[in-house]
Amino acid sequence: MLERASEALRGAQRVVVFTGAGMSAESGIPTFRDAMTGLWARYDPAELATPQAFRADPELVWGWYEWRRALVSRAQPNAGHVAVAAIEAHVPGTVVVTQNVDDLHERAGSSAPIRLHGSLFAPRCSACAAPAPVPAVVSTAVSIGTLAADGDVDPEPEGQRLAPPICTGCGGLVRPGVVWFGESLPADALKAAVDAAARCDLLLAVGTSGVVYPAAEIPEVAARHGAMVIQINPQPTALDGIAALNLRGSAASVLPALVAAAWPGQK
Ligand code: BV8
Ligand code: ZN
Repeated sequence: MLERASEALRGAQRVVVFTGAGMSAESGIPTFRDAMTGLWARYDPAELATPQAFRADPELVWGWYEWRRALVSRAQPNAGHVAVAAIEAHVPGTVVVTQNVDDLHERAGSSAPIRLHGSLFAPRCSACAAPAPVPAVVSTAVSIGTLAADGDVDPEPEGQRLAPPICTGCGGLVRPGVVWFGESLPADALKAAVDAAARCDLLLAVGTSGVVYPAAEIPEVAARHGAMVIQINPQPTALDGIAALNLRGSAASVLPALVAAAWPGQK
């Protein structure tokens, strides 16, 4: 299986690497389907990642994104991210399309991933859309941690309710620069991703459950235009049916093995 995959990679002229939360799992970043710890164990991410949730409780939602941003800032890119940058070095016609909002692809050397769902590092005003500065540190506010069984507040709160910054231009609330459920994807990013998928001869789908649209259409576009789709995921997913090969394994183990087999003896 790895042999066939590495042959396809070695022979590819235009590669799309399409990544989801599983790409960052081995960097210690919880995926959407992991039961999250601390404050967030009580909330469904799809409930928090919505404009309605931010309108209803801006401090809870801003606090969740600042907790995630702090987690990402403390994390390191894993061997999978580094292998993706190696693929870009070997195949100049490679395009990285990510659903993730962390900056681990860039920190591993991927120059310009197409970001379908925005970034934790691009806050903007929820009223006038003016870009806002990324807060230097996660300020401390009343922390509401997780109530321990005996009713004491957990000394190590994992999530804090934080008041979002105020836009200096119009006084509106600053929001995370991510695409929430029910919001449209950035049209230019989506178009660039669809064009790259339509043109590629190989698409690697890594660490995504393939259930969120329209992002989940990207592998289908590639397959429809005759590209070979290879999936890297320890679990079966909605993409199994369109993948020519399903490599059952983790991003940080399979991607480096794939690169080593495709270009033996090279970095
Ligand atoms: C839109 C940014 C409409 C935010 C994200 C009903 C009501 C409202 C909307 C809808 C609805 N029905 C359908 C919709 C559309 C909706 C949707 O698809 N919903 C799904 C749930 C059914 N989509 C939207 O709302 C989109 N917008 O449609 O707008 C519209 C149309 C016209 C005009 C105006 C509006 C916007 C969707 C974007 C939401 N934002 N992220 C944030 O991060 O907080 S989505 C978020 O979840 C991720 O970005 C990702 O895209 C998605 C799924 O996550 P995955 O990346 O796949 O991760 P997941 O946890 O699911 O799976 C991890 C995988 O990794 C697993 O398979 C696991 O096995 C694997 N794994 C684990 N460890 C490893 C590993 N793999 C490799 N190695 C490992 N070590
Ligand atoms: Zn503003």
